[in-house]
Amino acid sequence: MADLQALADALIKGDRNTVVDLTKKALAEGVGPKDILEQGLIAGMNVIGRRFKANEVYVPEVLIAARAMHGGMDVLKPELIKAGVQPVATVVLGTVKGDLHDIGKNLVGMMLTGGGLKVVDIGTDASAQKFIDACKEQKAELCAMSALLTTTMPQMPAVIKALKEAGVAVKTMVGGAPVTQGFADEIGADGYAPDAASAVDLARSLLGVA
Ligand code: B1M
Repeated sequence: MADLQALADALIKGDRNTVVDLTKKALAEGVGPKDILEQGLIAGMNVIGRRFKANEVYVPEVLIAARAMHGGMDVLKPELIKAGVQPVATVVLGTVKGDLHDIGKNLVGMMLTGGGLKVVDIGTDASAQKFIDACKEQKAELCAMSALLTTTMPQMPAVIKALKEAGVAVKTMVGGAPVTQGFADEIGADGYAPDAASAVDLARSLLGVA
């Protein structure tokens, strides 16, 4: 009998092989891919998110859990497509122009994926035009920007302005070590998150996803 709690527990431990095996086993036993995703993989990632926020686990544990999540997702993806399960929304994520830091962005991306969102990662050193093109092409609902340098933070308002001028109607969120709620308010971003776990809560609330 498929045990989705065991699947969530294996993900929390970062045990990729067990996650892959239990995902295959649940599918073989006829459990729906959406249930496996929500009650197994996302449930486990939510626990990691809460523990990360509470400083009970750190970056390495999150990366290992995310690797396990990817293992399960690779098995599930074709089944989710067959079942017509769509990600709840699409997020374009990148580190702004002039900035090459990507560890925090990647963590945010993994957590957003774990939160059931489709993440289109446009990488680092991303210009305003690159954000605009990706948001248009992907029909994104949310544009998420990371910056780690005080010198690249001004790129964030530049992207927000360029999106508006290009008529791209997306919500915007910002984050990264030097970024604050005050800065986000000042530049007219729709939201700011201090860490990857909060980024999932923020993204889901901006998108109106329960
Ligand atoms: Co650089 N660097 N770095 N660096 N680097 C910092 C950021 C710095 C604080 C170091 C220091 O001086 N103490 C400093 C910035 C000073 C400032 O502007 N205030 C700095 C500098 C100056 C530089 C260079 C200019 C150095 C030089 O060449 N003279 C240069 C710039 C290159 C460039 O980008 N153009 C540079 C280069 C590099 C490396 C390439 C060597 C490397 C990056 C490797 C990589 O990313 N692939 C690097 C690193 C590793 C760091 C430190 C040591 C670590 C950053 C990191 O990955 N943290 C950093 C010092 C430090 O923070 N201790 C430093 C871990 C990561 C998980 O945290 O990215 O903050 P963080 O992400 C968090 C949150 O911020 C948040 O969630 C994440 C997880 O909880 N978050 C978001 C991030 N993005 C978000 C987006 C969201 C929401 C939340 O919504 C969209």
